[in-house]
Amino acid sequence: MAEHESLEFGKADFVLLDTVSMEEFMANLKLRFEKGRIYSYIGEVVVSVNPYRAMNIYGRDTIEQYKGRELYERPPHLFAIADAAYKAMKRRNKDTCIVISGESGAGKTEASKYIMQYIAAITNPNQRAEVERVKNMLLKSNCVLEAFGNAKTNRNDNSSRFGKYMDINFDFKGDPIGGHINNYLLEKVSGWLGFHIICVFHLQLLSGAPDSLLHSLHIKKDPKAYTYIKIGGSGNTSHIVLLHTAFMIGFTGDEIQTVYKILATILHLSYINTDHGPFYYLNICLLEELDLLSTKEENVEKALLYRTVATGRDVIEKQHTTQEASYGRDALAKAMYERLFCWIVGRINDIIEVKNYDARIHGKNTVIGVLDIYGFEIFQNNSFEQFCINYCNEKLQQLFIQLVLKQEQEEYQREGIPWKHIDYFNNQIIVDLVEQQHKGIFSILDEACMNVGKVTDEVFLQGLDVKLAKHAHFSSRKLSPTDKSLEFDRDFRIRHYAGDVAYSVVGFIDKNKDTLFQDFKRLLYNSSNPVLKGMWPEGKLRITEVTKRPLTAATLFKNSMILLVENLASKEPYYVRCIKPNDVKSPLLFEHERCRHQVEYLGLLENVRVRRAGFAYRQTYPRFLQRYKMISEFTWPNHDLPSDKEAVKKLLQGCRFDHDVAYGKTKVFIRTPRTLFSLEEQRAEMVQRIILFLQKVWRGAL
Ligand code: AOV
Ligand code: MG
Repeated sequence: MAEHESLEFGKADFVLLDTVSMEEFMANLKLRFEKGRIYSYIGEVVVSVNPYRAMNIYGRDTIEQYKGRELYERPPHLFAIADAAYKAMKRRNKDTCIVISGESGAGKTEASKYIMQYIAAITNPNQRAEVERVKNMLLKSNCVLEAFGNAKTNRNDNSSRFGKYMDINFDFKGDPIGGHINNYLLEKVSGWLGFHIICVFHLQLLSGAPDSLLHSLHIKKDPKAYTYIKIGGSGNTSHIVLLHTAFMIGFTGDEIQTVYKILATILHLSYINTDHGPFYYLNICLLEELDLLSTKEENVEKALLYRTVATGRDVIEKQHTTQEASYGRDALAKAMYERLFCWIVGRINDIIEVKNYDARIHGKNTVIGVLDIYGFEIFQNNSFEQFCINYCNEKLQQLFIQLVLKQEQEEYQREGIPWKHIDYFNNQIIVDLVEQQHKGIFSILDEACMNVGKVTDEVFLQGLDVKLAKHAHFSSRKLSPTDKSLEFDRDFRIRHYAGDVAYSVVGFIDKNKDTLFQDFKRLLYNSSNPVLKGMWPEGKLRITEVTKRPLTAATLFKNSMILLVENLASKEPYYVRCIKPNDVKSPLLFEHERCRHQVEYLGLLENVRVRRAGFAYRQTYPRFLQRYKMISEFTWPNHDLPSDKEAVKKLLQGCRFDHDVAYGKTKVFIRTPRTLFSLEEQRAEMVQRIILFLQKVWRGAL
């Protein structure tokens, strides 16, 4: 319960509300937002409201105020939760993770950056050079990833189009010694070339780059030439300077050159005109430009115009139709970008991984994971990517429910603590709707993709209609013809925990199969540029050797989400729940209904209820005694009571903490952190006294 804050700012912890109701919750949230208090707590969960303005609360002085303090000693802040995760990791030797959730534009990525900054600032008090180097790399790697993985969308000018989970490894001193990044689904929808790097790269090339560089990359000065970038992202040319220095964390000159060449190629691909039919759209000049990839010219032309197919024992070359050719061209550009991104993540991981063999094998090596993923989103037109993103958010909500609401209540019941069950909406039903074997949407999609012959998005939709007709969270035009929210025949709708979303099935099949003509893979594998070649290992296979069907995008995504959730669940979690106050990026506007909706679907009210009824700390009786027995004459050095439970009771009664605790079957439960804090203080005092006493005895004995 945060102190040092006057009540004029409202209640710092929602647990302290007089009554728990939506009205009170909202009134408090609004008051705090208007007073510039963007952070609040629900126990140990941070609730954050995007301020949409620069706040003077992240400086060195603020960091000092939070360093090593307990959560409830200072006003709510991200730094406090970062410190709590850090302390748990250091003191109790636990792997921890910080899960940041909230919808698109709510402030997740900003929060993750402040958390990283905080951890970097409070570690390495001895200024060890190696640790400083690691910290610098961890922070800079972020800059590279953001340039390549973020883009401007309707909802957020700097929207993460990939999910990022970053582990930071610490040595026994609690200093960072390395890290690892997992990335999840890089978006490839049309308009994807709004990625900052593409825009920045292009701008930079057109405005600032020396002619020699332009020349070497064969870039034209006419921006209209490049159709992919007309959608436009944000960013300015100063970014590329930052990026260039960020690359210096360990990318070689050749690697950086290759990155630029790939970006230039992607721009060029957008310049290929397919309007005049397959024969005309390649001009000689372009072919020359495409030698950026260090492949032989005629091969590029061939890969764009023909497809090699194996019919029985024969291998023939089949010419693309115009449509196929332009599909192939787009698929190539997108795949190159995706491979590039994954390669960058891989290289960063090589660079930041824990290098010191001793530390890795023998030393105590604990981690703090930080998850910053794309938030729940609803666009005008929602496709496969939104479907995956929103499924991911369902999974994270389910984890929150499991850890914060469900397990908590189950434990009280198990321990026989009097408990009135608190109702909450369990979204497991929606998670199942998407991921269940055979019956779930992903399975139905995969099945449709397996069909030989006529595989269309409509076939997929028919499959959904048949198999999910009765599902309470699914509907489509066919199933509910009068539903106004389903504008098109090819839409289906999911009732997500965070709201209804209508998805268009158009493109689901293609995106799920994610096919790239083999010819492109072979083309790039055969590049004489080793960096590029390395990105396309499967190009090694000859046409007759390609037999296995690759896993679909949906299956890959589902598997990666299941692993992610398992990983998070194995760590001690800390939560940041971000709220977006309005849709117009205004620092002043608190749109009541919009915020209420988020509070509702994030389950924050239930969170308060469980927390209020619940206990901040719990420990088994023997372990509790082990730690605190020295503070009571009844238990030190050993007790003669019939059980450890009785001994703990006696101890706590003696300290007059009895009112704040409950005794379960195997564990003692303490309601407020303050009680635990006093126990810790008393223990520290006693330990000191015992040491002095022993020293005296020792000296006397000498
Ligand atoms: P997101 O990560 O949650 O969206 P961001 O962290 O990118 O959202 O935040 C969006 C914008 O809100 C930022 O670019 C800032 O302008 C502003 N903002 C957020 N937090 C703060 C803060 N603490 N102080 C000042 N401004 C802030 V997405 O990646 O789209 O799901 O997918
Ligand atoms: Mg983000």
